Amino acid sequence: MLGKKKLLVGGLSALVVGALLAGCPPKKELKTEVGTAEVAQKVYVPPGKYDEFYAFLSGGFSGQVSVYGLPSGRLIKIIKVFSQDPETGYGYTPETKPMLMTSHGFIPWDDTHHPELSQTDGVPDGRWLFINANNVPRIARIDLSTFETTEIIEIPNSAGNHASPFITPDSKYVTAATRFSVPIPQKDVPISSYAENFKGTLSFIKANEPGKMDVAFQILVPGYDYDLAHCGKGPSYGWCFFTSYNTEQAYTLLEINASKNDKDYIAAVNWKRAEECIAQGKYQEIPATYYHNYYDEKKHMAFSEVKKSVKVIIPKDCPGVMYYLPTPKSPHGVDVSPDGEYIIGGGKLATVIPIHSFSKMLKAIEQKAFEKEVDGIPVLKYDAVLHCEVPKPCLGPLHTEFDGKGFAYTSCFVSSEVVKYDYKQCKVVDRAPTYYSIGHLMIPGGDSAKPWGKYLLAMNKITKDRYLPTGPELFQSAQLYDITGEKMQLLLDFATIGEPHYAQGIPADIIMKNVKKIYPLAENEHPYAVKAEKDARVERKGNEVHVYMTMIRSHFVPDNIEGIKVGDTVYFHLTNLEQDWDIPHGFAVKGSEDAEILVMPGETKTLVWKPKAPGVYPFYCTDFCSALHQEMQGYVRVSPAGSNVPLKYYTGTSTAQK
Ligand code: RUQ
Ligand code: CUA
Repeated sequence: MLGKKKLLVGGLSALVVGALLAGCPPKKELKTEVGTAEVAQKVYVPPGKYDEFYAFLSGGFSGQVSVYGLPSGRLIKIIKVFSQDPETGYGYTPETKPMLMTSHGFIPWDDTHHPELSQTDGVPDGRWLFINANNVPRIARIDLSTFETTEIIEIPNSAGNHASPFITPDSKYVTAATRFSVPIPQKDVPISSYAENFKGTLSFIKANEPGKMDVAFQILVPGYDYDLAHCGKGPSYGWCFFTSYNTEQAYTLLEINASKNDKDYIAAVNWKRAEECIAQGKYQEIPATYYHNYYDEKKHMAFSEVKKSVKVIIPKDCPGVMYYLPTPKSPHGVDVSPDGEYIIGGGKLATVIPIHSFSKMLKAIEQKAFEKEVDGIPVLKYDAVLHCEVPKPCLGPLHTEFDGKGFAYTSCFVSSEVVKYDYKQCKVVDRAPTYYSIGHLMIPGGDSAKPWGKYLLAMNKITKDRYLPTGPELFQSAQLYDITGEKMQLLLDFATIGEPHYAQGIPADIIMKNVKKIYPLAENEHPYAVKAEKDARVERKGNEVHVYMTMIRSHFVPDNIEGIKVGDTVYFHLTNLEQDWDIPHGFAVKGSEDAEILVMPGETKTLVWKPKAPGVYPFYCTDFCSALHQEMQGYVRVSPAGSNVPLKYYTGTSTAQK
C-alpha cells in the first residue's frame, strides 16, 4: 500500500500540489495518472484474472486468518480475529475490545486452526468464514463483504476447541468438540480420577443468523480426546462425524499411553435426532458462563452478552443420537466424500487408510451389529461399517480432501507426501512429495459437495533447506500443486503467517461481487461520529475529554487542542469523512499506550490517551493518504493538573491565534 502511495508523491506536478494546498482532495483518477502508470504497467496483473481463487489460511498461533490469491500465492490480507492487531487497533479500541471478552476475562490471543466457509446446498457460498479458537474455546464469524470479524461465541464445557468449526451443508450449525476431556462441570479433583471424572462434549452452534450465534446443544460423551470433524451431506445430511483418540483414557505420557489400542473411534452424531430430543425435553439445562460478542456494523461497535446455561444431552437419554465407528489408529482427520457416502479416517499410526460407508453404517444400526456399548453409545462392528482399507498408502495419514472427480488426496505427515487414490476402488494412483511434514491440505471446495478440483494446497510444518535461513525460527509454508492431470504437479512454494492448519478456497468472483468498498457515512450510527467538519468539537466531562474529530485529505478537525490536563482521560473519536475506496486515515499521538488506529472511509473509531506530563504533544496520520500526508498532523497542549488553561480547539486559523 505504501509503495503505491509513495510513487504518487514522486510524480506530482506543481499543479496538483497547488490544488491540494487549496484544500481540494485529489480526485481518484490522479492515482493512476500520476507517476504510477509506467511502473504499474510493467508489473500489473489484472485482479481476478490471474488469481482465480481466494484462499483463507488459518494463522495458527498468530490467532488470525491470512488471505492469499491462488494460483499466485500472493498474500493479500490478514484478517484480525482472536489477536489484537496494532495495525488497525482491533482489540485495542473501546469499539473492538468487547470482541475478545471471555469468561476468563479479556483474552487478546488464541490459536486458530480450521477456517470453514458457509455453505448453501453443500457448496461454499462466500457469505461468511468461520474459524475456531483452540485454547480458550471460541468460534468466530468473519463477514466476507468486509473481511472483518463480526461475531465470536465462547464454547462452555470445553477445553481445546479443536474439532471445530465444521459446518452442515445448509450452514445451520458449526461443530465444536473438546480436544481435552476435563471435569464437566469443572471441579477440583485429582488428575488420577480421570476415568471417573473427565468427560468430553460435542457441541452444535447455531450459525445461519448473523449476530445470533448460540450453543444449540451439547452432547456429553466419554472422556476421550475429540480431534476433528466433518458433517454429512446428501444422503448423510443430518449427521456429523468426529474423530477421537485416547480411548485408553490416559492422562500422562499420552505419546505411549494413548497409542495402545488398535482402534479408536469415529463418533457418528445424528444431529436431527438430537434436535428431536431437545424438542421432547430430553436434556439437562446445565449452568455455564460464556460470552457472545458481536459487532454492529452501523454503530461501528462491538457488544458482549453473557450467557448463563446450556442444554446438554446425555446419550443414554436420547437413544440413536450417536454411534461409535471403530477406526485404526488414533485417527486425526475425518472427511466425507462429495456424495456423502464415504467417511475417511486419517489414522495417524495406521498402516492403511480406513474408509467407512455411510449406507453400511445405517444398515449396521438397523441390524444392531454392535460390538459393545460405552455409556449408552453403541459401538458398531468395524467390518459392518467398513467400505475398504486403502492398502500401503503412506506414513502418518492426517487429512483428506476431494477433487470431485472420484479421487481423494490424503496428507501424510511422516512420509511428507500427498497420496492420491480412487476411494471407491481403494487404489493409490499417484503420490507427490512435500517439503516437509505436511499437516493439512486444501482443494478449493474440497470438503464440500462440489469441489473445484484444479489446485491442491499443501501446508507444511518444516521448511529448513527450502528457504534462506532466518535464525532459529523458521516460518511454515504452503505448496501449490496442479491436480488437473493424472499426476500432481508442484507449481510453487510460498511462506505463510503463523502455522497454517486448515484452509478454505473459493472462486474469486463469488466473493468479489459482494465486497464493500466504503462504509456509507450517512449510515454511520456511532454515538460519537461527526459527519461534517463544522460539527467537530471537544467536550469536557469532569476528567474525561471527548474529542469529536474528523479526518479527510489532508487534515484533522480540530488539529490544535488546548486545555487538556494531566490526570485527564482523552477520547479521540475519529470519523473518516472520505467516501472513496482505499483511503483510510490513521491516528497516533505521542505516548499512547495502545496501538495507533486506522479508520476506514465512513467509519468512526476511538483512541484512548492518558497524558502523563505537561507539554505539547504531536499527533499525526499514520497512513500515507495523499501527497500532503506528512502535513496531516496536529498538537495537543497538556497543562498541569489543576491548571486553569481554558479548553480551546481549532483548525486552520492563523498562527496569530494563541
Ligand atoms: S489440525 S495440521 Cu488443527 Cu491437523 Cu493442524
Ligand atoms: Cu491521512 Cu495520511
